[in-house]
Amino acid sequence: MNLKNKKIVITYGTYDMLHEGHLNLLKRAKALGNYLIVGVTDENYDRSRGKLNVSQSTQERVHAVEALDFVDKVIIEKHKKQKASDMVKYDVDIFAIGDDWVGAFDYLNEYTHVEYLPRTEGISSTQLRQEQIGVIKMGIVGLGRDTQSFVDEAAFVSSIKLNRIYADDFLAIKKFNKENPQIEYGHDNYDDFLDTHVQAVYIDTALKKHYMLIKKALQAGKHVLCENPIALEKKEMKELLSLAKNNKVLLLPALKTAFLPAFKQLLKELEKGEIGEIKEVRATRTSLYREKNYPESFMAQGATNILAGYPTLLIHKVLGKRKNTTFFDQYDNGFDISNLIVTQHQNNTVGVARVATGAKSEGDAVISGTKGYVYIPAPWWLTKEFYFKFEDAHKSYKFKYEFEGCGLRYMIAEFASLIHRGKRSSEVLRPTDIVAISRIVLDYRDHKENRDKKEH
Ligand code: C2G
Repeated sequence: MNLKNKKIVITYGTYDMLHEGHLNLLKRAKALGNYLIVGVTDENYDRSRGKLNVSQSTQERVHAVEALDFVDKVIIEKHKKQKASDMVKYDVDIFAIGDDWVGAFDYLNEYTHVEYLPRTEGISSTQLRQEQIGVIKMGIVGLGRDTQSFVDEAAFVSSIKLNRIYADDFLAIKKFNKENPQIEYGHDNYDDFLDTHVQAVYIDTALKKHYMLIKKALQAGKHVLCENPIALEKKEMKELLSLAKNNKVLLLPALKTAFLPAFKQLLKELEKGEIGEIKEVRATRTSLYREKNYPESFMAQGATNILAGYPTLLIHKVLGKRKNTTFFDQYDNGFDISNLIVTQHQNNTVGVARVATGAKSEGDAVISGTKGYVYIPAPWWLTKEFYFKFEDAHKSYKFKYEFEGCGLRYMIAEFASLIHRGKRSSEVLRPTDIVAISRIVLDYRDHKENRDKKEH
């Protein structure tokens, strides 16, 4: 189509559950010219700008906007800087956007004319989502190291209501409730807790309690998000996964890294093959819990149990199925304080996961390929930026995705969105991924038991 004699208007938005407010805005925008381009934000960009609660996929939202007869072209907006280049690319005459954004896009005046249009009062996607798909009632199980952050971060996910807690120490619950008045109900009896209207639970307790707590919750038909690992024995792990499947509920390990916008983007970028054939993935995570005043009983759960899930997630997502595993562990007081886990995967690729609670190291990650490598600076598991690097240093480039808060909200939002969409597994952490990631811990347990047997 020849756009030469057209007056081109462009506007952007998420357009979740396309409503009257959006339609009014789009019509007002079109009236400013005679050719309307609409940029629909993609999921990853929305998450990186803090929009967590979008209920429709990019494709669904694009289809809804495309179906409007007065919209001439639909494009996808993938990152913050795209607007400026779109102005040039499409030779845009007017950039239009709702007046909730007044001032935010003045910088585009350098490229085109910027127009802020009146918003429609009294209607929003948030309100529609809450009316149409409802709010998930969620409860917390246990008072663990991430419970407070979980409560703080859940406040940003409008599709869940977190107002109930179970823990075995009633005094601790009372104290927690004083500091978090929104958690209105506290139980020290798990059966009573599960007997309420709670639809989903977040479990953060001593690792050895996970299996029983998850099992009961799944049997009661609740969706479960549980700190990793979800079980410490192979048969328990299998049982929980099939229980979730049979009861048609969601069971997800709380590996927050998997849901961060930058981590998801990293996996997408790797698929393009810029660093050639991937040969090795190396990832480290160490934490000196003693210095952070964690009780000795926490450390005694072992560095591998506490930390191995994170490096294993990266290694598994990039290299796939594991063939051989070797553990180089170090002991103190009867538990592992460090472990260097070397794994061999398909095509002889190698994974090196390093975890420690009794030694400190740089928590970075490197993915090495035949043509270059990706470097993720510490703390790589709170992925914000990563670098593609090559023999010719001039060719290097960088990706940066900010995330809000401590990163937990992306995982909570994904958990809620999966429940709303009736999904019983996540694309990011499929049941096969969960098994592969958890098995490292379970294999290490076997390895230790065999060694102990030989020594005695
Ligand atoms: N809008 C409106 N009235 C409403 C709700 C939304 O006029 N009641 C307008 C917004 O001002 C915006 C457009 O509809 O111009 C799309 O709104 P959202 O889907 O909420 O998208 P938004 O986050 O505003 O996208 O690059 C993305 C844009 O910068 C902003």
